[in-house]
Amino acid sequence: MKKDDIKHIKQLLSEPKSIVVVPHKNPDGDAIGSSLGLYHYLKQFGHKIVIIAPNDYPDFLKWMPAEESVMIYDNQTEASDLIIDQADVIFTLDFNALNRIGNMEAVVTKSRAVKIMIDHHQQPDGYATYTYSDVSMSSTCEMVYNFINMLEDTDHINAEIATCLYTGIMTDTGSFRFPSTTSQTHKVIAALIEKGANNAQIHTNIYDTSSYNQLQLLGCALRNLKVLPEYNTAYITLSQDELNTYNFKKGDTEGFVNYGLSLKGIVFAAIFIESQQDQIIKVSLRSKGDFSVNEFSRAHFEGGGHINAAGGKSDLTMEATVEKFIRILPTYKHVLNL
Ligand SMILES: [Mn+2]
Repeated sequence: MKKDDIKHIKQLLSEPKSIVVVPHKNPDGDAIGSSLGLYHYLKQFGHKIVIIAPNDYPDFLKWMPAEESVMIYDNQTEASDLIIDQADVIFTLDFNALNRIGNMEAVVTKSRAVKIMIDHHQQPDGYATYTYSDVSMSSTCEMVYNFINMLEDTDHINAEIATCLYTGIMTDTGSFRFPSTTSQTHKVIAALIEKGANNAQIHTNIYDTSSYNQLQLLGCALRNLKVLPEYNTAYITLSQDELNTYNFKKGDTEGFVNYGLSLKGIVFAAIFIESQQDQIIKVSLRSKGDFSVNEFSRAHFEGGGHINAAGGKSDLTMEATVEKFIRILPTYKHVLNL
């Protein structure tokens, strides 16, 4: 972020403002963690500040401080529209194109508020007044820490902020194991622990929350796992019937796609999950090394994300989706066989 931008933002926030913080649709740990981290930071300066998430998110995120204050746009549309309409400043966190916020897209697009984007996804759109975009960053939470640091205000980082930011860095880095985890990431993590983040407790809150049904669903997913050794690729399918059998709830399949990548030699993993409600197959993609699932998803599954983690969707049946996936792979044989 440019020095001038920081100066302007400092000035902008020097008086109490009406601020809305918006994470992306289907918010994850980084989206909610960064939103709440920023919320606890800004709250100290007398701003009126509301987080509005496009839709609901999994229970394993519902313990972070002040989480209960997050408004859900799809459930509280009218009240949210009013707040967005009257906002002076809108922070958009952990996404970079307004089509990533579902039904909020129109009202946020229309708003004349100053928009500030903080995000680490590829190819940002140009909608924001101030854009802090860095695709080399581990997480938006690490960037919110940097943002506060650029405002020369790390003294204002309290235990609440530290807890929320730690959570998002942890979830977006697969607990500090993805290549995006730098020495700088660890320095930020160290600072957050010093500020009061309870790392062991946060790990427990996020990861040790499985239900019996969820583990049974994981068992089902692992039985469905298929390997295509000629492409160093593995994929999992889960049909709506299978989800129903194990009483699927939002978030239950979080992390399942990574099991494909845990196989020795596999560099590309996919999971295809049927959603009868949305009439689509949800696609989640992971890779190791230089194979860009962001580009793969943009080209074939109407999605995108990062080089090593991306999402997408298919309007075909499950069978046809998997067939399409397998049909595409030979095109990428050279990059998948490095
Ligand atoms: Mn993120």
